[in-house]
Amino acid sequence: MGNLYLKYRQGFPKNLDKVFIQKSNGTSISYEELESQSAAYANGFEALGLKPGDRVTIQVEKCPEAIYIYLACLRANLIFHPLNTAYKESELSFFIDDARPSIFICTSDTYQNFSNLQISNTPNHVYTLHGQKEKPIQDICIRTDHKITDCSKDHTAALLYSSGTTGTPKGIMLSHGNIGSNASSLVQCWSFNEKDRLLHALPIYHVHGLFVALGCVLLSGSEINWLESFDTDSVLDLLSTSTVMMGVPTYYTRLLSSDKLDKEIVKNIRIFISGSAPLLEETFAQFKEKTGKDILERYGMTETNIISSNPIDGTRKPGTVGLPLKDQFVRIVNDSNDLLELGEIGNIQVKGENVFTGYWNLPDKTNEDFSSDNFFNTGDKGYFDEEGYLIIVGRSKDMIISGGLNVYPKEIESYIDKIAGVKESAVVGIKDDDLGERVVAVIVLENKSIMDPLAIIDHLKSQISGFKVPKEVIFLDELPRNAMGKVQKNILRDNYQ
Ligand code: MCA
Repeated sequence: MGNLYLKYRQGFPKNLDKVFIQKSNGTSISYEELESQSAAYANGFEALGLKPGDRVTIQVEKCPEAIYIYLACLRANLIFHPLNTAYKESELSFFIDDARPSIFICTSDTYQNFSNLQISNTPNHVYTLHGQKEKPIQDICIRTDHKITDCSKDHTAALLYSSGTTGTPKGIMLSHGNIGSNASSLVQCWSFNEKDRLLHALPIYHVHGLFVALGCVLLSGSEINWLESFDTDSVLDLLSTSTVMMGVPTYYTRLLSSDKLDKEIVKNIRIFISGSAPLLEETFAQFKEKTGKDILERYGMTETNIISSNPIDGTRKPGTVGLPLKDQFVRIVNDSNDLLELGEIGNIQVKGENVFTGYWNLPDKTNEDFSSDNFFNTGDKGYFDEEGYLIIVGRSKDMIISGGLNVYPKEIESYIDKIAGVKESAVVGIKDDDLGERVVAVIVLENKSIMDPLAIIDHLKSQISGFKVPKEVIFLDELPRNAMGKVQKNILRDNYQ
C-alpha cells in the first residue's frame, strides 16, 4: 500500500461528485472526473508499453490535464517529470538527455521545434497537449477502469531538477513516501478539511504548487479556486470565495499594492501561507495592518518538501520559519557536524520521511550532501530561538531566489562568459521590492571591447529561461577578489544594493 495515489484517494470526499477544481469561468471538475481521467491516462500509458520506473516528461502550461497526468503516473508507478515552460532549447535538451523519458508531452510550439533539440536519447513517444494537428496526448486515453500498480513507498514518484552550484542541474528523486508523508503532516499542521477552498495561482511544476498545494487538497477532499497563473486582480476576485491562499512573498507584496485589499475581502480566509523565499518582516506587518491577518511563513525546498511551519494556533513570528513539522529532525551543526547550542548559527540539516531519496544517477553527489548519520545538509544557515522557532540567516550555497524561483549564478555566468568580448562575469542577487531578489550581472570585458548591455540581455533571453536572465548588466574594469583570488560577491551586492 505504498502507492501515493491510494493514499490521496483515502482523502477524497465520500461523494465524488464534489468539486475538485472550480474555474473562474464557472465550470468545474469533480473528484469523479479526476478519478476517471487519471485512470484513462494511466491505461493509455500502459497500452503504449510504459513500465514502472519509466519517466514521463511534461512541459505544458498549467492546466487540469497536467494533474490528470501526474496522478496517472502515480497510478501506473511511472516517474512524473514536470518542466517549467520557460525552459529554452538548450535547457530542455539537457533535461531530456538526463532523464531519458519514454514519453515527452509538450506544447504545439515545442513539438514543431522538437528536431532542433540537441539530444542523443529521443523519447519513444512525443505528444502534445491540446495540439490540433500534432499528436494530442488525449488520444491515448482508454476510458475503462484502471488497476493501480501498487509499489513500495520508497519508489520514485517524481523527478524535479534543481540547478545547483556547479551550474549543472541535478535530478531530485522524490518517492511516493516523501511526498505523501509530508502532505499528511501539512494537512494536520494547517487543519485542512473538506470545507476548505484553496486559492491556487502557483505553477504546478514545483513542489510548492504541485505537492504542497495539491497534496493538502487531495488528502482533505477540499476544493481549489483555480488560476492559470498569478494575476493580482484575478486573485483579489477570488479571495472572498477562498479559505486558504498559498503563495510566494511576491504574491503578498503585489496584493499589498492594491487598494482593493482590505479586511472585508479576506474575511473568509483562514490562513495565508507564504514560502519558497524569505518573507520580509515589513510585508508581514503591512499585510497585518491592511487585512488583520498574520501571514503564516513556512520553509522548504525541493529536496525535503516542507521542513517547518509557523503554527496555525499560537504565535506566528515574523522573520522565523516556525517549528519543525511532526516526525522531522532538524538540527544546527558546525562544519564538522557537531551539534550547536540553542541560538548559535550553523548549518541547517534535516532528516525524516520527507527527505528525498537521492540525486538521479549521481550517487556520489548524494553522499556528499548527507552526513554519515543520514541528515541532509540543506545549504542554509540558521539557528533556533529559545521557543524552538527556526530562523534562517543565509545560505552557504551561491543561489538567488527571484520571485520564488531559484537561480544559480554559476549557470548564468557560464552563458555570459561564452559571449565574444566578455572576459569574465559575476552574477549576484540584489534586493528587489517585487521579486525579493533580482538577478544582476557584473561583467568585465576583454581589452577594448564595447558592448551594449541590452544586446547581452537579448542574447541571454534566446539561450535561457526568462526568469534567469539578468534584469541589469553592469560593466567593471575588474572584479573584486580576496587574497585567494575568489570573487567577493558580497562587495558587489553591497555596492549595487
Ligand atoms: C517571470 N519572470 C521572472 C519571474 N517570473 N523574472 C524573475 N523572477 C521570476 N520569478 C519574467 C519573465 O521571464 C518575463 O520576462 C517577465 O518576468 C513577465 O513574465 P510573467 O510570467 O508575466 O511574470 P509574472 O507574472 O510577473 O511572474 C512572477 C511570479 C512567478 C508571479 C512571481 O514567477 C511565480 O508565480 N513564481 C512562483 C514560483 C514558485 O512556485 N516557486 C516555488 C519553487 P520578459 O518580460 O523579459 O519576457 S520552490 C519550492 O517549491 C519549494 C519546495 C518551496 O519551499 O516552496
